[in-house]
Amino acid sequence: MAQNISVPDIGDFDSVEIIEVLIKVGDQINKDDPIVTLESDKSSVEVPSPATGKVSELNVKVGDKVSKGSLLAKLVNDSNITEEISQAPKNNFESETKKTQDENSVNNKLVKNKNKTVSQSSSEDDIDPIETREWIESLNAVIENDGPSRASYLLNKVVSEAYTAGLVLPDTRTTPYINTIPTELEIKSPGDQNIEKKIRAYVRWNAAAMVVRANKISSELGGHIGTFASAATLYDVGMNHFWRAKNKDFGGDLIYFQGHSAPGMYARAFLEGRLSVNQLNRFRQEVDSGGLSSYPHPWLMPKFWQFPTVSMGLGPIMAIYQARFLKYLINRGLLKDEGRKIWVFLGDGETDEPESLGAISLAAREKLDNLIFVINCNLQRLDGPVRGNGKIIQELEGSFRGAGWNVLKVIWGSYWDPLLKADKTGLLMKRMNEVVDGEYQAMKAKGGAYVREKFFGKYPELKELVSSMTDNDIWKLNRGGHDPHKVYAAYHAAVRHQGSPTVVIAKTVKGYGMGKSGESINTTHQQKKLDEQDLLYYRDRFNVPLTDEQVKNIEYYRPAENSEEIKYLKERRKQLGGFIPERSSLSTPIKAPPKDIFESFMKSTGDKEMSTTMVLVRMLTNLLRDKNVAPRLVPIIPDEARTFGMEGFFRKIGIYAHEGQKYEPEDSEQLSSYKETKSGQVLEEGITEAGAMSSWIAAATAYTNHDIEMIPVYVFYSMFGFQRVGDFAWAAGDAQARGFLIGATAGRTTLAGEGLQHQDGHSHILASMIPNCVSYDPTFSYEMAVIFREGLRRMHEKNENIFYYITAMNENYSHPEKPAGADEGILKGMYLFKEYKNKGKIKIQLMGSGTILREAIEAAKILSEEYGVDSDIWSVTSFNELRKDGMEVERKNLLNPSNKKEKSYVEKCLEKRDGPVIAVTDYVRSFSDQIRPYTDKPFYSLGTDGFGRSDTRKNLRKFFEVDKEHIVAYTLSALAKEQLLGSDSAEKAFKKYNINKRKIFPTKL
Ligand SMILES: Cc1ncc(C[n+]2csc(CCOP(=O)(O)OP(=O)(O)O)c2C)c(N)n1
Ligand SMILES: [Mg+2]
Repeated sequence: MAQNISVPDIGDFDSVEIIEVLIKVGDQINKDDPIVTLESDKSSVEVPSPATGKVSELNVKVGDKVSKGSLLAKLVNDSNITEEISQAPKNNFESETKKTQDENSVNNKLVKNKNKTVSQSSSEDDIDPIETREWIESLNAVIENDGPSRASYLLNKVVSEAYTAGLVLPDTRTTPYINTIPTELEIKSPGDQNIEKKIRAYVRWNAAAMVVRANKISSELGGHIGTFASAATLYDVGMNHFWRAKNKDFGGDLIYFQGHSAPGMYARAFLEGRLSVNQLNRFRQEVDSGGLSSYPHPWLMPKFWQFPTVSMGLGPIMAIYQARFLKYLINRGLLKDEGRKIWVFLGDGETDEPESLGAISLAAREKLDNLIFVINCNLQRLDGPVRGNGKIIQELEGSFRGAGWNVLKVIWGSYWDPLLKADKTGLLMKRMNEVVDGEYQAMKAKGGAYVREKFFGKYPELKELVSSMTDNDIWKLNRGGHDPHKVYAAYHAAVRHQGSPTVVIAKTVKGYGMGKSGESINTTHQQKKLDEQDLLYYRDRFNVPLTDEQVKNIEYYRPAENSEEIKYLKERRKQLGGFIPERSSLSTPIKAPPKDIFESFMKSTGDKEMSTTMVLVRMLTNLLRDKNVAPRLVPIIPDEARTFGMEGFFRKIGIYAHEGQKYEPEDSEQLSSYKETKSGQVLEEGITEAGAMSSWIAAATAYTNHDIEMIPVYVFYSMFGFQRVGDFAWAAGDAQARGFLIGATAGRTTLAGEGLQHQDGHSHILASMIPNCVSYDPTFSYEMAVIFREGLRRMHEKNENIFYYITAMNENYSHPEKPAGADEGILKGMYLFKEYKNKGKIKIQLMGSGTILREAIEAAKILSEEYGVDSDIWSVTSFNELRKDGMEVERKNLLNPSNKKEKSYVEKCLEKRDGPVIAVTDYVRSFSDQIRPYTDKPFYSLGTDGFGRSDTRKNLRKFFEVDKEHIVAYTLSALAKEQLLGSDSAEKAFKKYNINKRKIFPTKL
């Protein structure tokens, strides 16, 4: 039976053009195969087939204009089942709404009743309603007889009791200042505590020794001892028992190490035999290869570090999106679910960074039970206490519980257990609750007698509780984060928890074991030099088997290969699949798509006007038809798909949603309906550039973290790109990200009405600062296509560790055909777009990029026709790439004064051409000024320095003096300066174009 394929609801558009017909008569097509591509003035969208069948009739051709209901084709199919694009069940939806309202009003009544007296509701999960009633009656009696405040007191007491017994009550923000897991429920570590203690001692020693040795070489080198000293147990328990490495059978857990604890990881790798004494001796001395990075930097240690974390706050948020991306890969069927975990270590001070906690609600919403945060609460940051007057652990607990995380507090070590048990008055817990962090810190700096006096001394009962303990015993009362038993129990619970992410909040002592030189004192963070006495103390504190002489020489300690410690340590890692951290990639390259995917972009668009943003979206649509590329594309958008005309992707490839879609979207009838699905491909991030960038980084490094090459394309307002998330972009460079960043609506005057905070005239400058970022500012569709194709080839087929920043504009104009042989120049950064050879007396080299190239092209025409000035017009696709080439060639020439001078690409392009250079862009002048040194021609640049403002494009270009009139007038003036022309032409042009010479320079306006 035959079925009509008609244009479905395409939103607000009427009479839109068909730009592609993707079927022909006789084709056998499947449901959802694209039939035609429609394009409005701002977006393009494919129309999918509503059914499977054979095309019997084709009723449209390219160029036709269609509206909703227009017949596109006919299909014959075998079955009678015809599937229409879904109709929104408006009536159903309304009745649903009504039902919900009714339910709500019932609930309201219940609430009102509840307010009168305490309700005696019974429910299915109430196994003993009589007992329930008794409890409620008791409560009512207290309210009646003793008043509400007494009732609240009793309830709080009951709740505290419940927590002490290990009950987890979901709706309270904080719990008492004790461990979440009660002693009776702690799972015991199967490890040999004796050996593990020794291993930990050696790691501690070697980490400190490495830093101290480096600072003997030069105090310039720096380093940190205190951070790792506080976190050693937190890492050690993970290394010995929990963290599974990547190997041929398993994808591996991913660990984000806290930046300043890097020495500890080197020290362990040394015991494992992975790093040598020579390497440890080269801590922070990386200039000659073989040194060790100060912090985790994959760029500098590409076989070791996986995640750059030292810029505080980036690690936690990148890890959250990493965990989310891992679920995305699994839900899209690209990766097996192996129960891999992402562990993230961060400092308590670090949690002040907005990025650290900024995405914790997303982690809970996405049910990221593959994510475990470990916050090392040593109560100190760099200058002093994190919360001297408060309690960072409680504050964090409140934030994480409020966001929906599973919170495991590890506050007190085992030595406290008997005291807590013996305390029948509840005063110990009360005291624990009331002491603020500033005091807790001071207590660990000042010794046992001080603790007895200040902590226990407040209440006679507590003083009595510790009366039989010596000061030394009191001093030994340890904190949870230094107790391997407590840490093991927490990790054990964390890895088994399901349905939400877990945070382990561990209390530790900054500079643990450093004694007077740096334990729990405000200056601990920067302590990097230990004198002889300090070192001897440190050795004794941890029983490191070194002689005094060896300590004085700051020798490392590594027991013999066949010692029980080394055997144990290696065996543990063998059991857990290998060493950590370690960076590798087993991904296979993606074959670059055939040229024909890009072919249509190389042709002229004729009269048809479109923006480069539309070009890009069309190109992505085409790429989704390539079987190799399509599944690997990860379009990422922070709530701007409609701005960029990308809403067609919603329905076509779906928006990733781990729970699918639980509602009928309002626009379900439309072609670009908001379709959320578990296997969705688009990452629609909402309004979070930091989050979107973190997703991009996760996808851009999937080749190493998940052994699968992905092609992330993150499209954003260029103004909210590098300047908003520049530090992430830098981290992406360090992490060797591969993917596309698209700065859309770029250029100071191209995005007209949005004003100062939206108009970007400098993102390319920021991009140019990242060594492995390759950036372009294309004007025409073929430039965009050549650049994008090469990006795919270099990054994803040839696996170069670079990433692309490409600006795209929202100004519609027609695009010419690609000039023959332009490819090489497009990629190198400039090519000759057009030559004017009229009268030929005076010549200029006119350069432009982005949409402003079009003003230059117009200016060239005026100059030629009205002033007899000829131009060579250069389309400069990348001043940044030209600069890189220029710098490198210049350096080579300086290094080889006796050799023949090599020429930069700019020089090669310009050497046989005459006249001064006039360079004009929609960016600050320093963008084009970058290539000044590489030509001996006079060089004049025009640009958009200053704050943007809202107005029309025309007025803005006039304001910033980059419109064709200013280009003409300034060019004539430059020619006068160069004595190639009299000044009267310029003066005439200034008059003709009403250019106000008294107007203040735009940077001052
Ligand atoms: C974005 C950023 N700002 C500042 C610093 C400098 N800095 C390094 S460590 C540190 C203090 C860290 O305190 P905390 O997070 O509590 O870690 P701890 O060493 O106490 O474990 C600071 C401010 C940084 N590395 N990154
Ligand atoms: Mg700290």
